This record gives sequence, structure tokens and C-alpha cells, in this order.
Amino acid sequence: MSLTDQIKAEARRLGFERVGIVPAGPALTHGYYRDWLAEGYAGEMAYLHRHAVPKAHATGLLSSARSVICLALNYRPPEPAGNAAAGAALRGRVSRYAWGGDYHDLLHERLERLAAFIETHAGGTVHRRGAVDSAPFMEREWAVRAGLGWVGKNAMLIDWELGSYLFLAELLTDLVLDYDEPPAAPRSAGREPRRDRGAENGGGAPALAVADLGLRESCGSCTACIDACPTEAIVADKTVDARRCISYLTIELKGPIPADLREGVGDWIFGCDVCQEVCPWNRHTPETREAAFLGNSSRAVPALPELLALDESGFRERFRGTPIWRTRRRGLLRNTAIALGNAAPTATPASAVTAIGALATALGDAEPVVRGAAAWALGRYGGTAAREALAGALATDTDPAVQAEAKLALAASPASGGPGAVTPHRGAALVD
Ligand code: B12
Repeated sequence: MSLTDQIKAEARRLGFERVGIVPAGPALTHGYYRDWLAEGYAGEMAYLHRHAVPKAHATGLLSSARSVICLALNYRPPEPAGNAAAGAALRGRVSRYAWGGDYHDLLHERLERLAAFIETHAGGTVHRRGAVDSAPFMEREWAVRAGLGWVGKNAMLIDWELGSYLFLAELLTDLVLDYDEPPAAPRSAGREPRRDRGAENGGGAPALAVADLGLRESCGSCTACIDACPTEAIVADKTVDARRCISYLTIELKGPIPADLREGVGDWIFGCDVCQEVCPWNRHTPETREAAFLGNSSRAVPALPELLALDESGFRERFRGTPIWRTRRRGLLRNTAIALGNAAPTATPASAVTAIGALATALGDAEPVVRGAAAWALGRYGGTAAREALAGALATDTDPAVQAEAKLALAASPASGGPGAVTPHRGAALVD
């Protein structure tokens, strides 16, 4: 067996469902990446700007790189019992990639084991470097070039059998190996006409130039992801305006979620899976083989009032070692308050009382960003109890941003009514 075949067999043994190898070289969609940054789509993710130079070439990650071993691991967890409760009974939703332990740790550990295997079998020192997520490396492009799938309209790397609930990882080495050829586009295939949200909305988001590498892509004329995105974040083919993406708003953004996007965030409290849930290529895909990525209902659809009551040590205890750690307590509680506000139109009288109680308590939180979100959410309920809590915040809160939220919320909230008299919209009915 050649060294390449041995490496591939070992990668599969380590749990990677897909492995493909390509020669190191320049990143072919780097111009697109730069245009994407210039458009401002990265929002506050300053590190993506710092990564622009090293991302241009594989040697930006490992100066002696000759080969890029691209790997994918399926994390699709089975739906836990009780998931049907999502959207009801004041529960939030967490994106599937965060139902289990931290994938960075697991994947880095597997990469280390693969590197050790290569060193043993190559007979000599091998320079190598692993990458998972945070490294300056265009993981999706390299995965496509290694034959692992195509980049869909939702910007996800989609495998023809496994779909897109995949983590990507790479091992760069100075070894020369045997290389894979990605499947070419059928000769007759022309690009589907671009669907550009900016053009539809009468200008705005320009369609960035997507490179045609002549490779097989299988979205066809489907626009399910573009149509379903609650915040209209997929502005064109393969192009996500991160500033509108619920994943960015709930995980990366530190300050308040912009007011015009709060309703679109719905019940997502950490990441979002909408553009993957509606993708036809995810309909019949296998579940993960990794025990570390299995979820339970308290992780997948946690009870919102309970989360909003977490103190620092409660947060640490529950989320240390999980992807949710990244938001810190203040980010998670901000998201929780927004989701509670979004539950107002469909809340039963009893759950409205619970929500208002939890939100009123959160008006006393030490973090202004949590207090501001709680104020907005209380305004969605209205009624005496919510308005009294808001008036209290307006009179006593020393943070001008929180005061402004409380003032707006008071102005927008129904004066009478309250629990049980919330005006349902979007066809929702009040059912006790
Ligand atoms: C920043 C970042 C984000 C940002 C921006 C997302 C985005 N679409 O760019 C935010 C916070 C919004 C985000 C969200 C998510 N992320 Co993220 N994220 C990243 C990160 C760190 C960098 C991505 C980046 O630079 N984006 C900027 C764009 C312009 O560059 P790009 O994605 O590298 O490549 C683009 C170009 O190559 C372009 N392109 C242009 N022309 C052409 C032509 C051809 C032929 C090809 C192939 C490509 C191509 O297509 C790609 C997509 O736009 C990567 C890890 C990494 N180092 O790559 C993970 C990564 C992309 N994220 C990942 C995941 C799982 C997610 C979420 C699903 C998490 C969640 N459930 O909430 C969502 C999905 C949102 C979405 N639809 O993209 C996975 C994706 C795995 C997969 N199957 O694709 C990655 C690879 C991490 C990992 N190691 O597994 N993410």
C-alpha cells in the first residue's frame, strides 16, 4: 500500500468519513475572499482581515507545505426526544454543531494522531501543521479542490452523500503524496443564473465574482436556503453577509443585536441551521458516529427562563468544554432574552407570566447588553407588569444604552393587556 493510501485508511479509522489530498499552492478564490471583506460582510470579525494575507497560499500556514490533506467529519446528531417542543413552552434552539462537546478539541486530537501516524510511516521528520476552523486557511475551497463536495448557494461545503453537517479539518505537510482530482462539471453545464437578493431589492448587495473552477456543483436551480434565511443573510450565490447571519449575531457579535434583525433571530440562541435544514441534500443523510456530538433536549432546545437565571458559575458548569463557551454568559443571556421576546406573540398566558418574571429579573443583570435585550423583550409583552419593570429601568438604570432600550420598549408596548392579552400575529393563536 502506498503511503497516501495508508494515510487515507488511517484517517478513516480515526473517524473522518472523507479524505482527499491536493498539492499545496495558491488559494484560487482568494480574490473573492478579499472582495467579501471589502464589502464589509465580515462585520466585527477583525481576525478575518488579519487572515487575508496568509490565506492567499497554503504556505501562509506552513511555509514548507507541499500537500494539503483535507478531511471531513459528519456531526449530524440524531434529533433528541423533546425536540418537538422547540418553538413552544419558552424553549430556544441551539444549532446542531453545538449540541455536543467542543469539536475543535476532538478534531485537533485526531489530527495529532494522524500526524503521528504519518511520521512513523514516512520514516523521518515530517513538517506539518493542522487546521480546524480558526486557522488562516480557506477550508471550504480546499475541501472542494480535494473532491470532498461543492460549495452550495448557502456557502456550505456539501457532500453528495453526507450533506453539509460536516466539520472540516486539514493537515498540511511537506511530504509529496498522490493527489485527488475533484469531479469536473459536466461539459454541457453552464452556471445557473445568479439569484442576487440585492438586485431583487432594487440594489444593495452586489454579486461578488464567484470563480468558475470547472468543478461539479449540484445546487441546480434550487434557492431553498436563500428563500428560507430568516434574516436574508444569503445575499447571492455562495455569499453570506455575516452581519445578517443569525450565527454571527448570536455567536460573534459582542454588542446588542441590531433592532431590525431581532425578530428574524426567532428562537435561535446559539448559531442557526435554517439554511442547512431546508437543503434537499440534507434530507437523507446519516447520523454522526461520534458519541461526543450527540445531543439531548436540554442542549438542543433549552428552557429559556432557566438559562436567563444562570449566574457565572452556573454558566461555567453547564457550558465549559462546549462550543457555547464562546459567547460567554453575557452573549448567551442576551440571545436568551431576545428569544423570550420573540416568544411573546405565541406565549400562553401562563408562560407569558413566567417570561415577564424572568425578563424583569434580568433588568437587574450586571451586563448592560443583557439588560438592554431584556428591556426590548419586555416591550414585546406589554401589560402592567412588563411596563412597570420597564419604567423602573428607565428611572434607575445608569447605562444610557439600556435607558434608550427601555424608553423604546415602553413606547412600543401595549399599555393594557399583559399576560393573556398579547396580540397574536403571524396567524398564531393563544392556546393555554
Ligand atoms: C468566519 C466563519 C463564519 C462566519 C461567516 C460565514 C461565511 N459564510 O463566510 C459566520 C459566523 C457567519 C459562520 C457561520 C457558520 N459557520 Co463558520 N466559519 C467561518 C470560518 C472561520 C471562516 C470562513 C470565511 O473565511 N468566510 C468568508 C468567505 C468569503 O470565505 P470562505 O467561506 O472561506 O470561502 C468562500 C469562497 O471560497 C467562496 N467561493 C467563491 N467563489 C467560489 C468558487 C468555487 C468553485 C468555490 C469552491 C468556492 C467559491 O465560497 C466560499 C463560501 O462563501 C470557517 C473556517 C475557515 N477557516 O475557513 C468556518 C466554517 C466555514 N464554518 C462552519 C460552520 C459549521 C458554520 C455554521 C454552520 C455554524 C452554525 N450552525 O451556526 C454557520 C453557517 C453559516 C453559512 N451559511 O455560512 C464550517 C463549515 C463546514 C461546511 N460544511 O462548510 C467551517 C468550515 C468550520 C469548520 N472547520 O468546520 N462562520
